[in-house]
Parts: sequence; C-alpha cells; structure tokens
Amino acid sequence: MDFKRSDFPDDFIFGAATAAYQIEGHKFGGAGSTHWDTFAAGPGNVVRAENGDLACDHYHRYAEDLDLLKDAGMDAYRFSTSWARVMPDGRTVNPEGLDYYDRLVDAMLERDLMPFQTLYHWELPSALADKGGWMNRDTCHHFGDFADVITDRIGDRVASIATINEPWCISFLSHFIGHHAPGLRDLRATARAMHHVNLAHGLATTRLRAKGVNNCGIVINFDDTEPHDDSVGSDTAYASWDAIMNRWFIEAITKGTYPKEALAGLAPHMPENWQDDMAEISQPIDFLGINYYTRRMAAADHDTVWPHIRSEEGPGEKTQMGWEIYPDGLRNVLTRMARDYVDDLPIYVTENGMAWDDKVKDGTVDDAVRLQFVSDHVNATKQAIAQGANVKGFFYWSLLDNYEWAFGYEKRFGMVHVDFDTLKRTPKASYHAFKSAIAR
Ligand code: IFM
Repeated sequence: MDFKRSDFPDDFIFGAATAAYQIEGHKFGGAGSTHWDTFAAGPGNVVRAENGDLACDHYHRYAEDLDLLKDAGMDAYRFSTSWARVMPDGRTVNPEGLDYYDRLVDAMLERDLMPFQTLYHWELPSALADKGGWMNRDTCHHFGDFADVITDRIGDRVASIATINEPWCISFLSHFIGHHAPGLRDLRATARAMHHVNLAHGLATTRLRAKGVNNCGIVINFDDTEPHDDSVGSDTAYASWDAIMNRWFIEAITKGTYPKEALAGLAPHMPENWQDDMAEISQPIDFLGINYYTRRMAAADHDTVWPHIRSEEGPGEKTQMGWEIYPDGLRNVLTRMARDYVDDLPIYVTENGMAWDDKVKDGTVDDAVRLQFVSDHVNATKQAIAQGANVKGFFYWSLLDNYEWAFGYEKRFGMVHVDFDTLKRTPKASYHAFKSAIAR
C-alpha cells in the first residue's frame, strides 16, 4: 500500500469494523427476533431470503477473529452490541447476552485492542417493531434503557461509545426507499423515523453522561454529493439530496436545526412539537464517526414524488455493489464536516471499504482492487488531515465478509474471506498489505 503508519500522527488509530447482526450468529445465546429476521423472511426483500442466524459464527469464534485483528497490528476494533441480544423483547434483560459482550470486551483488552462500541447497528427487537419501531417515540426511551443496561456492564472498559450507526439508513433508506427493514415507502413514517432516531441519540447521550461517560458520539454516513450537471434542475436536486442525506443528522446534532430543503417535504409529517426535542438532540458530543463509501450525482426527476430526485453513481470504476470508487470524496467529506460542523472535534473514519466478488485460489485471495482502494482512501484521509480536519483514526469496513443486509451473503466487504459453508477464514492480500503498511 502506498502509505505507512509513520505518515500519521503517533496517536492515529488503525482498525477494522463489524456489526453484531452481520457476523455473530443471531440464533445463539438467547437473542430475540429483530425486524431484520422478519424482513428477511418476507418475499423478495433479501437475496435468497438469507438472514443473520449463523452469519460468521463470531459468537463462538470471536477469539480467532480478534487474533486476526491483533496479528494485523491493528489498534482498535469497532463492534456493535445487539439490542435484541441484550434485551430480546427490547425491554427485558438477557443475562447471556450481557455475559457475551463482557467476554468479548475482555478478549479485546487481552489483545490490547481498543473497544470502539456502537450501541445500535440495526437490531431493532421485533417486539418494538410491532409497536411502530422508529415511528414510535417510545422506542427512543426504550433505547435509553438499553444504553443504561449495556453501559452498566461494559462501559468501564470500552474506549468509546457511538449511539447510532448510520441514521440515514435507519430512517430514509428503510422507511422511504424501503430497501432495509422495515421496508416501508411512506413519507410520514420517514419523517417520524428521521426525527426519532436523532432523539434516540440525544436521550441515550443524556443517559451516558449521567454515568460519567466522556467519549461518546455518533456514526453518520455521508456521500460526496454533486449536481449531475450545471442545469438549475440538478442544482435543486443536489440541494434536496444533500439536505436529506448529508445535512439532516449532523445539523440537528451540532446546531439543533433541520435543513429547510428537507423540511420542505417532511415538515407536515413530523411528530408534534418536534422543536422541543432539538436541545436534547444537539447536546455536545465527544467525537464524530464518519462512514464514507461513494460519490453520488443528483439530477431532477419530476416524474417521481418529492424530493423529485434521481440519484446516480458517478462515472468511475464500480465495486461489486455498483458504487463508484471515488477516494477524493472521502477527503471532501472529512474537510467539509470539520469546516462546517465539528471544527476540531475528533473525527474517525468509522467505515470505509468495498465489496468485490473475491474467490479463494490455492489458499489465497488476490483482491488487488481492494488493496488499491484502501491505499487511496487512507491517503485521502491523510490529505484531509493536512487540510486541517482533526481525523484521529481509520477503520476498514469490514474485518470479515459478512451479512450485507438486503444483499444477503453475496457481497464481500471483508479483508478476511469467509467461506459461508465451512466458516473458514482466509486473510486476503489486502489484509497482508494493510498489516505491512501499519506495522510499527
Ligand atoms: O454493511 C454495511 C454496514 O452495516 C453499514 N455501513 C455500510 C456497510 C456496507 O454497505
């Protein structure tokens, strides 16, 4: 790879990320049904109707997986704690679930890996989904209870806590586009989910502060959005898409406001008195996690409903997901967020990575495209630091090939290949190259 650890400040952190439902094996340890289990069981929602029952069986193989992180010389592991494992119905504690995360965190510390925890990476318990899920304000309070319970058990040992992973996916992608659970296409549901997920962040932050947690933040996904061309229509489409995708969550959290271009469609459907929640939502955070994958071009499409947008991939080479490979976009997003929203608050690249149809041949996986991808994106991070963004770490998504939500096990993001029949792990060429690059 075309970078080395010494290109970065001494305290810069290199790591890899995963999420509970995507790797653990949800059928083990008394975890409760989630909205992903029921969504996957519905017709046509997920490739081959696959779910997270077994996934990578990290639940039993976590020691082997943490050894992979350690052997690669990584400093930190970004993982998530499944709400439905800890509280199968969203409210009642499952001691087995707490014991599991206790063991997992201790196993990280035994290997000198800093535990970067995410509270919610999409395992909404079905019992709460039945009551309206993120459309229902009560879910935010139940989430606060979950934050309390899991923090009482492992909060003394984690390096940081992010409340929510990718609020745009939880709300807009899941309630308007319908691609993720619960698979709705409903503007009113969307407006409510987009506000409630922010409120859940705020309420959980309040609970964590009451316990003295002093390294808590949120992880938001951003695209590097551009107008498709120089027409007025593309300009307007860009402003709307950027407001929904890139500004809604960060503006609420750092400024206590919502962008008018997004409210233009959402305001009539917002929960009553939403304005009263903005102070709780915009309380200070200690870091911002940024997930970046691609650039998007926004064009006007007046044959569609509000926001009248066609969002297209850029022209460059595409990954297995069909997403354009565009490293400059990471630099743009990092410098924009520092400049416009968080100033010198610590920023982490909490996810960046790509999927490819990787195959094991003679015991090795030659993922040359990923190797270049990682090199270019780490270098884009370096440029952002040089331009003043206070970026403190880079986490590759993902350590392992895993359950890629609506795409089932078809898309491979890992630096480590997983054979989903035998569960054998095979580090790919990118893993070995990353290891060499970050060696001390
Ligand atoms: O796999 C997902 C992850 O759960 C959230 N961020 C994007 C990744 C790739 O799609």
